[in-house]
Amino acid sequence: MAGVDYFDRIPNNVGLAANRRLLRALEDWQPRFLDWWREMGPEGFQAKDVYLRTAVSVDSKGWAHFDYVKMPEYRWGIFLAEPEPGRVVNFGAYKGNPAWQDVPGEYRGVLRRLIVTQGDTEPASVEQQRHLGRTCPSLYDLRNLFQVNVEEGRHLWAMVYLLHAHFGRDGREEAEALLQRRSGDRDKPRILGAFNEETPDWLAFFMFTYFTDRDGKYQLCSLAESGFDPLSRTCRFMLTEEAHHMFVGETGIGRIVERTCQLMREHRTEDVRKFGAIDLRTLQKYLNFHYSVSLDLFGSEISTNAANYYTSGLKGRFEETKRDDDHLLKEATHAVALLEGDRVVTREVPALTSLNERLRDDYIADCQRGLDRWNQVIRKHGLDVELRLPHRGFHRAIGCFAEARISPDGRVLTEAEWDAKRDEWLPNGEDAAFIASLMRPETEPGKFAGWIAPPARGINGKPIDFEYVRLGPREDA
Ligand code: BYC
Ligand code: FE
Ligand code: FE
Repeated sequence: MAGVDYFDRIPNNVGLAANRRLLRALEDWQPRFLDWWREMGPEGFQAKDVYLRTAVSVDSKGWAHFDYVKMPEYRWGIFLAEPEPGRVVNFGAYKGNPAWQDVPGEYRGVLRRLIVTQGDTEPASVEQQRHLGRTCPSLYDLRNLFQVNVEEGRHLWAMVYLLHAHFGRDGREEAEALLQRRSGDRDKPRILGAFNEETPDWLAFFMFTYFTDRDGKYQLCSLAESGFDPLSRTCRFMLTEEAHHMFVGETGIGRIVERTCQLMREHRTEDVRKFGAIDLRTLQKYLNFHYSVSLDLFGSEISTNAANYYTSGLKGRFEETKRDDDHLLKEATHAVALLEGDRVVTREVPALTSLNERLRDDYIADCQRGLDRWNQVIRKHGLDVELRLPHRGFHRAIGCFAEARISPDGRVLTEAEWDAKRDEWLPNGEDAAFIASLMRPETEPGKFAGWIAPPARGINGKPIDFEYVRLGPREDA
């Protein structure tokens, strides 16, 4: 195991200094990454000091080092979790074989595609969030946005490292293409649907970090089970960072709910818009949108791709090694909700081809836990309202439900029924305009926009009114 070369141009624990060719390839890519960051990363604030956490090593103490950093000087590094001695492939046709340290030749193409798909989401999210700094609800939130952004940048580095280290020339070309695609671009969009949507306001940002980053968690957990050991180790370390992104989402929505409930109680009305807050109906609509778009990220209910990833030992289930079964799944079945004519039915289907759905099940259960906590806040205020996850078929663009219109409570609708209700279920132009009208920057330390409550505590033991971003005398470019 190589030590941490933190003071190299590219901090790493993969012994880059000893691999001149790889080092040179990555040092070649680095300035182009920085060009991309300057062009597509957070707009404004690049010259400001931000109180950021930087990974300086992978052990429990070293990976959370806090200091003021200018974002372009953030030390994006390559960190893999420590190897597990004697690790084997834990599922599929190669179960029990030693885990692969190199790419198995016959799976080169598939594995590259999985890594590229994962890698593509990371810069995409930075692009989606690039305008948010201008309308931050507080310095605390501004800092959290930038923390998420630099870490998604590091996740791109994590995948680019694998491409450069293990996929030769194809890998270098893919690493280049990752900097060329653009979220929402008509000609060269990002690969997956949700990453071409806009994140125009902070409500969307908190929903995105709650629901879409959570897809990241589940995909990374499945890839962390991979028999291709470098991928597994990379994902395991990425997951430590992912936890913060979901924290930002969960507490962000929780603080909005708190503020909304305070005003509902104070003024005895559900319509808190006139007091400059976000009404629960609008919150529910945004939730419906981001949840459904994130459900699409798991792919089709029935997928031979997913079966092949599993059988070849490349992508496992969530917590694969904790499950007590044969890890081959040749005979097993799984209950899957499917569309049959104008009805939603549950069918037992082969477990192997329904692995996407199984991961979606795990994800849905996890999403519900956050809603339970937000609903507790509502109840604590003595209010009789509840946020709900819509039916998994609602507003889907991938999988069998994409062919139908499904209501939030799971009924198959006619086009006319859908059209009549759409605006009650999903944000419309008026909702977006209202939310946009709330997006006024609040940059005085310790102050918060009127639509969101302060957090329970600051970052890294600092007070809530700490100067998390030093804005200095005036805005710069
Ligand atoms: N949009 O067999 P199927 C994160 C395509 S998020 C567009 O069901 P499969 C993060 C599919 O590619 C985690 N296309 O799909 C979060 C296939 O195309 P072909 C990202 C889609 O392959 C926040 C076809 O439809 N990581 O890290 O089983 C901030 C048939 O589909 C979509 C990964 O995704 C879609 N939503 O599953 C920052 C992990 N869904 O073959 C970061 C790697 C499906 O017809 N990726 N298609 O051309 C995978 O494991 C798989 O690619 C998927 C799709 C699970 C995404
Ligand atoms: Fe990420
Ligand atoms: Fe993330």
